[in-house]
Amino acid sequence: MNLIPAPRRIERNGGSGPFGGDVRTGVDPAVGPEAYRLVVSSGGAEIVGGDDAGVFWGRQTLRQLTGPDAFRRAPIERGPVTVPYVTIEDRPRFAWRGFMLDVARHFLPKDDVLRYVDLLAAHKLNVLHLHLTDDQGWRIEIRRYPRLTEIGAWRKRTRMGWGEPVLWDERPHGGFYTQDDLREIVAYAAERHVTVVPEIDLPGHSQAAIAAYPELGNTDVVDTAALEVMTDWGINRNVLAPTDAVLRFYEGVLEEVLAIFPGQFVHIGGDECSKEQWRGSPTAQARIRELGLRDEDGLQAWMIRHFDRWLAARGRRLIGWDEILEGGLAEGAAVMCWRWYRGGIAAAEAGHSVVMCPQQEVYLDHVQAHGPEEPVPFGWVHTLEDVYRFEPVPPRLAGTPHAANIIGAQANLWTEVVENRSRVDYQAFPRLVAFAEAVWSELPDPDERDFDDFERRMNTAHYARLDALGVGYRPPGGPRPWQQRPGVPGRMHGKPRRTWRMAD
Ligand code: TNX
Repeated sequence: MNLIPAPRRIERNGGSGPFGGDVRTGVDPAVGPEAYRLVVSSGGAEIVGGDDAGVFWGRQTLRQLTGPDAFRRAPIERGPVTVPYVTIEDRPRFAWRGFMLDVARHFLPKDDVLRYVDLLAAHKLNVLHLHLTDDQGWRIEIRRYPRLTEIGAWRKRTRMGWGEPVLWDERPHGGFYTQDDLREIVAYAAERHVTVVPEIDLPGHSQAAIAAYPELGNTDVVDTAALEVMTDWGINRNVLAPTDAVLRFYEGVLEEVLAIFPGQFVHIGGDECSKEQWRGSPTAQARIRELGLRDEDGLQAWMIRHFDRWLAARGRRLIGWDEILEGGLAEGAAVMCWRWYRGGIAAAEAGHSVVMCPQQEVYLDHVQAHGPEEPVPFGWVHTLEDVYRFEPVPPRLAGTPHAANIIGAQANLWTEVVENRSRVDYQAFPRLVAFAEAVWSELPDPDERDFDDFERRMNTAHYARLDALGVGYRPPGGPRPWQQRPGVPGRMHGKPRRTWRMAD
C-alpha cells in the first residue's frame, strides 16, 4: 500500500472491491487525540476518530486509498474506484507538525496561502506558521496603525538572488492580508484541523515597521525618517528602540493579532537582532542602567520577557526563535529551535516546549540537490532523503523525560530567493512529503529508515497525487527547463550538513 505518511498499523482483510463513497464516521475519545481507526470492507468505509481531527485524518488516508484522482478538484469519469479491504490504526507521533511560509520577503496572495492549507491537510500536517513581518515587508492590516501596510507593505524594488553579480528586479513588490483575509485563512484552516500561528518579528527584522513609523527606531543614532522598506537581504542594523512607546505600539499590534488568531501560540520572532545601534544609543544605554541589566543582550531579553508576560496574562503562550532563550524565559513560553539542536536541548531540559526546525535539516529554502541547474541555490543541500532522515528528538534527549518537551517539528520556507507560488512549490515539494512522514509516522533511527520504500511509494503513487493536486514539485530527475533560473546567483553555505548524531 502506498500511503504517505505511513500509518502505524495496517492489516489487510483480504481482497478489494469497488468503493461507492459510503463513509460512516464517529468519535470515540478512547481512540486518542488526532488518532483514528479506518475499516474498509465491501460494506464501505468506517472511520472512528479520537476527536474530529482524527476523523479528518482518517478521511485523508481513505482518500489516498481511492487513488490519485481523488486529489483533483472535481471527479473525472473513469469508472468505479477500487479500494483494498483494510483495517488501519493510526495516530501522529507529534502534536505540532508545522510548515512556515515567509510571506514577508515575498508576498504570497491569499489564494496561494489557502491552497497551502489544503496541501498541508492532505499530508496530515497541522500547523501553518505565517511569518507576517520582516525588514522587507509588513503583511498584516493593523487598523490602529494604517501606515504599517500603506508604507510598510511595499518596497521599491527587490534584490534578485543572493550573491554576485548583484541583480535587481526593478518592479515594486508588495501586498498584505486584510484582517478579513486572515480570518478567512484561519477559518479555512480550522475546517481542515490546521492551526495558523502568526509571527510578528521583534525587536530585529523590523525595518518595514520603522519605515512606516520612524519613531519605532533608534532615532538618536540613525535618521530613521530616511529609512525605506528594505530591498535586499541579510541581517539588518535597523532594529526597534527599547522604549516604553515601542512596547505600547506592539501591544496595540498584538491586541489586533489576538482578535484574529484564536490559537494558543503567538510567535514574536526574537531572532537575529543586531545590537550595534543599542550600543551607540544613549536612550538604550540609559535603559540598560535603569533596569540594572548587564548589556544589550539583557535588553533584548527584557523586551521578549515583556511580551511573554503580556501574552500569558491574556491566556496565550509566546513562542519565539531560539535566541529568546538567552535571557531566561517565563514558564509557558515555547522555543522554535533553528540553529542546530543546542537551543532546543537546553530549552527542553529547562522544561520549555520546543518545536525543532534546525536549518541544518529542514530549511526548505535551502537547495535540494547539487548541480548547476538548481534554481538560485541557497544554503546547504538538503535532499529528499536527508529530510526523510530528519529526527526531531536529538539522541541526548531520547529516552529521557525531557523528550516529551519536544512537541513537534517544523519545516521552514524562507522566501528571499523564492518569489512566487511556483518557486514555493518547487522548494517545498517533494521534501515536505518526507517531512510529513518524519513527524507523523513512528520511524526508526535516521540511519535505519527505509528510504527505498519511501521512494517507491513516491514513485508509484505520491507523485501522481501531487500531479492531481497541481503541485509544481521538483521532479526526481531535476528541474524542468522552466523551473531553472539561469543567471540569478544564490549563496551556498560551506559546512557539511549531516548533523543528527552531532546534536549534543
Ligand atoms: C535565518 S531562521 C533567518 C531568516 C532567513 C533565513 C534564511 C531565522 C529565525 N532567521 O531571517 O530568512 O535564515 O535561511
